[in-house]
Amino acid sequence: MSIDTSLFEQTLMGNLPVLSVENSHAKAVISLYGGQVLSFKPHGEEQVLWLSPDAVFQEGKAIRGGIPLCWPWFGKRQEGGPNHGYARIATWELVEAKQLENGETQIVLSLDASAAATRPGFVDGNPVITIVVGRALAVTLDTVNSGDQPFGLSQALHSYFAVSDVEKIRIKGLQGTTYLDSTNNQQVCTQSGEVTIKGEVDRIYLNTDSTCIIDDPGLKRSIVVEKAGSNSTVVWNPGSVLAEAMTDIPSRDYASMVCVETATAPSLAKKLVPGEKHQITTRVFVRGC
Ligand code: TA6
Repeated sequence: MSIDTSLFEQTLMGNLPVLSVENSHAKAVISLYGGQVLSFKPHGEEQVLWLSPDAVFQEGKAIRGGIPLCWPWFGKRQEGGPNHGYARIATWELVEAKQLENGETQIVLSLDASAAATRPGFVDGNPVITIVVGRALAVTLDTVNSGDQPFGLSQALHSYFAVSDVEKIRIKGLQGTTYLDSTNNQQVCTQSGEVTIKGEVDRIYLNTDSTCIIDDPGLKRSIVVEKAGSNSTVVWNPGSVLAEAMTDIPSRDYASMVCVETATAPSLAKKLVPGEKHQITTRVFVRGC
């Protein structure tokens, strides 16, 4: 693996190092803290990802927006530890930057076991994130059990997408899918038709490998969210009441984002035995609607 430093510029957001990538297809910003893509803008298009104007760039806090990595668990861990795991609040190391044949840029980051070993809930899973910036943005999270004990893995590429108005979008691809309603004690429900959002929505769609399409008439575009290796999809928007209580989302801004997350739900956690590997990928691009 090699690092071609001509492919990015390293700067700071707050005190945190970020890589700005620009090629013939798109621009992207990637934070080493959290291994998190913060911005993706194909040339000639509007911003695809949403980053909160009040996001906090400070060690120990998760950055609100872009694609945080929930790993090695999603949500709350019964035995304690940070919500959504420690990967999004750890600093990742750049291990590769290279140009692909079609002019796309590939950035690879890893989370060294020695840097994470003292974290509550540590698993010896050697996560590696591969980010390909082109007309589409592809994010792949690899896990390998490098230890001598099995562990259960739940996770998410917790993608925040920029939309004109969350109440006017429609999300296709989940019709007929069973979901757990996290706003209502994980009640089991079935999605009828396209997903529309009014008020808080927090759902874990189970046993789905479908592509989701976010139709946004306001921005006259659709965001296509393809995925692989993932058995669940999470859809989240806090709505106005919860957003008001969150310090890192300005009051009205909840309406300008929606999360459609490529996930492995806790109830469908993947058990990895020593030496076993697992990979999830999301691939995102825009088209007219
Ligand atoms: O993915 C949806 C969710 O798990 C929601 O329950 C909501 O809490 C959200 O993630 C954000 O979590 P965070 O820990 O980033 O505030």
